[in-house]
Amino acid sequence: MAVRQSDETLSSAAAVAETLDRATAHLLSLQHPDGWWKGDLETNVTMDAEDLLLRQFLGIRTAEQTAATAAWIRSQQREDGTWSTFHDGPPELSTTVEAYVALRLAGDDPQDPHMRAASAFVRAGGGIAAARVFTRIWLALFGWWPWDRLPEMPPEIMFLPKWLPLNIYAFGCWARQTIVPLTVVSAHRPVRPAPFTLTELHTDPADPYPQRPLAAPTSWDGLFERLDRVLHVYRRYAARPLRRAALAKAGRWIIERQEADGCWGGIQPPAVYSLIALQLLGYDLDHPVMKAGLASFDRFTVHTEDGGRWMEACQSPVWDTCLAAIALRDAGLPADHPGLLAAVDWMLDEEITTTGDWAVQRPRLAPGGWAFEFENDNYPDIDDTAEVVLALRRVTHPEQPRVDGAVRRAVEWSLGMQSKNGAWAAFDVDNTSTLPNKLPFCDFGEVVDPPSADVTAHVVEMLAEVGRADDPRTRRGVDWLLANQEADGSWFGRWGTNYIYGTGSVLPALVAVGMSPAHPAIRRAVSWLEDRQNPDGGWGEDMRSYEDPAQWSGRGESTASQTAWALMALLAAGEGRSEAVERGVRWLVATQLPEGTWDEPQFTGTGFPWDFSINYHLYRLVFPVTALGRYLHGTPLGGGVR
Ligand code: R04
Repeated sequence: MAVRQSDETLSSAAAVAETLDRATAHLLSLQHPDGWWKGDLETNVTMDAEDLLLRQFLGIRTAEQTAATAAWIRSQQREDGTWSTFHDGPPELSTTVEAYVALRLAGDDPQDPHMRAASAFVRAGGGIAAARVFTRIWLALFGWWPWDRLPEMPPEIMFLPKWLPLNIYAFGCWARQTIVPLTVVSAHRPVRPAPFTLTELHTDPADPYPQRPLAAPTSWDGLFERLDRVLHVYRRYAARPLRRAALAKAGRWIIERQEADGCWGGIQPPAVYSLIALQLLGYDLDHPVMKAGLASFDRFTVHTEDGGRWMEACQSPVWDTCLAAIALRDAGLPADHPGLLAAVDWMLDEEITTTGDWAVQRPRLAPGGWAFEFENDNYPDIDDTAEVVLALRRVTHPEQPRVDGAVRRAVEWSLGMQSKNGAWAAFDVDNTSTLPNKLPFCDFGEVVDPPSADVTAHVVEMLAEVGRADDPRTRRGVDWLLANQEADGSWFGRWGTNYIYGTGSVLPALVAVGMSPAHPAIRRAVSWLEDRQNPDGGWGEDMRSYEDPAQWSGRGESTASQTAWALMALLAAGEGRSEAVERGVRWLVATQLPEGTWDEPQFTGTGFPWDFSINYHLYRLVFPVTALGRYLHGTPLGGGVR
């Protein structure tokens, strides 16, 4: 018996090493000659539908683009005729409306079976009237929905000082960058009539634009709905000079925030609405600002082998590169491997040395950090900054003083960006107002950026790595993490799905600051992970855990990235020899594809919990490389758990 067991252990150790070697080689093969990695960032077909609608609005839609986008949108339609926002997710009404309209633009016949199935689903769900505000704004641009039946977004908010509630800096940076151009659009109420009607998307054609009943006047919803009615009246009397000044101010604000590559904030929504707003403000399509903005979309376009075309909502080169560098060091690549040196050179060039919108809250803080994207200098984020520092510290670069300078600036900036509760958010300090979410306008996604456990954990891990484990600011972060552990022992994942991501982020951080793996908080998390391990040995968590945590927290089909996150947590907690870890590792070994990566159609990334989900195409590879590397060679700070 004993002999057989050790034989098995040996062969499985060899199999793990082979798996890791194949994965490492594959990851190295994906590095760009300039030193970075970037996996495709897949979201949902609203990106593609809105791309066509934008081009239709601006008058630049081509037959070729339309055919390629329509082919992609059709390929994403499910059996029941609907579209979802993530793999295997439930049908989603707004997404289905937008996809359907795009296909109509492409010439699909409303009587075709795939179109009939989609429109029937929309009608059954309440029709266009039940769609989110963003969707109805897109429809209003073409006369398919009345502007008057949309919440007002007055450009005069540009004049609210930063200490007043609902000023633009009370919104998360992504919402702020979306809302400012939309105030311009909403002030202009443009209609460029479309060549067809959408009567088939109304539940009651006799009352196509129903006004929703008002909530009780004593509720926040009711209060803001009444305020919205007042704003609708105000718009008729809006003092002309004031409104003109507000629009001019919004225009300047937008122009000042265009990035070097022509995009806005590195994300799709601000870019599409900024282009529409600027055109309404008088910028022609051949103006350099407009040309650069439109050109930036070409770089966000992915072409498929069968002639399809889809849009990335955002691009992740900095995030993918730091995670890949960490993974390759975990896998045992030497600290001066040429690929790692190239990655560090590229990351050093990406350092942001100018101030951005974060300085509104921290005017005296010196810049120093990284954004997620190629170009997003106005919005470095704390999460990328922490992970880039962890990556830089793991590589031995010939110009060490240069690296040290970047690390020092990043550490100081990160410490300066701590929120007053002791934790860290993604982009801003103390961006915790509850009012923006109550606006009738804000019925989709997150519109504020409060601190989260995943980002806080990454910062704490980074501060420990640079020798600041005992800094009182680090301790406050740790205290916040301990106070925000869920009752079941897990942590919520804001930017990855979900409790497995949160827990996989927090345990390595707690151990890095010197907490004993025997600490009750860590033990409770380990038990939670063991409890959620699937019978096949992997871990998985469905997006439904955001809607229905009681049912879905830590539960779902096993995926490579989520299995890796669970393993990273267990390995940090000193569980390297446990049965749970062995089974998880065996799952990764058994499911690896011949070329060295893993299949992962499931979405394990989060843009906004439930409302906006992301499939980061590199996650299926970088995280298993880190987990298997740490299994074989030990965790970076735990000093070899095996
Ligand atoms: C993984 C952690 C790094 N960092 C988060 C970055 C995520 C990048 O992906 C996106 C970010 C986005 N923001 N806002 C949107 C968005 C989309 C992304 C967004 C989406 C829809 C609408 C408005 C904004 F793919 Br409507 C910040 C912490």
